[in-house]
Amino acid sequence: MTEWFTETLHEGVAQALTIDKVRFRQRTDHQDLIIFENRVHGRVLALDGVVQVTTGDEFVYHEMIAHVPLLAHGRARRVLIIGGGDGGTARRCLCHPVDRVTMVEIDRSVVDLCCTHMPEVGAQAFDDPRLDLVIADGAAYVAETDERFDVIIIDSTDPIGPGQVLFTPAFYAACHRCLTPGGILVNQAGVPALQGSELTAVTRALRTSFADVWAYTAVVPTYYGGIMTLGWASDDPGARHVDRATLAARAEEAGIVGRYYSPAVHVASFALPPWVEALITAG
Ligand code: AG3
Repeated sequence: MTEWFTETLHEGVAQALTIDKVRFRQRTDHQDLIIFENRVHGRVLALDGVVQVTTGDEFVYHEMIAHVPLLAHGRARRVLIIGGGDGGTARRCLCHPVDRVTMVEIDRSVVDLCCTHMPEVGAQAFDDPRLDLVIADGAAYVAETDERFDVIIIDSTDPIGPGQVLFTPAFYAACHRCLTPGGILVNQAGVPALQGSELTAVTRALRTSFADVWAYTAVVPTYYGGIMTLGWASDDPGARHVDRATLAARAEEAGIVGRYYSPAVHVASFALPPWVEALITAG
């Protein structure tokens, strides 16, 4: 009998994956966690019934959430990641000439379990002396810290459950306070075909603190529903218009070679279909 994992994140549709082998299953203090093998997508981590990362397509999301803001910025030395317990985002940030990557993850067990069951996602990131891993509530961290960052990456769950606070105007204001001038914030803003009102809400909330708010796209097969949007916020409108040749020069200098990311994909990812653009300007 085949056991199925059924994700019911969205109303009216569901994504189902065969559970070919359970690697780990537990209810932690913060969330309900399962890691299993699927013949198509590799190892899958789901939190509260929602797919968070798979070894098969993690490169799409992680390359786009890290390389796009870092190469657009061009001289980021200090990066803050909120969430990102699997280490995939940290690993991509550490490919750049950064001094320090601070990662604030609320759930230590996510870090430990990913290191054990999907070590290739974070790879050497957790051993890198430039990584500062803080186990804490990300919202409390940005509200209190005296540190300043050039790029903030919010690698969170969807706006349900413990991640909810990471989608509020108060949280974005606190992030803005922690950014250096010309700093960039990016976040995961859902799949607009199924989470359109979330995208509108995220961009509206970001606009209360940032002069330039936009979104860029990536296609992550296991984030069911078509193109996904990553939210973009900065006070420097030029940051999302860096040209392909400049990006290519920066990528080459840093030795960044992506499987999904390329300077051409970077530039193209800011082109939004009109119906998506309407969602982000609706606020
Ligand atoms: N961060 C994005 C989770 C998105 C889940 N949404 C969905 N399945 N539609 C996950 C953490 C990866 N480092």
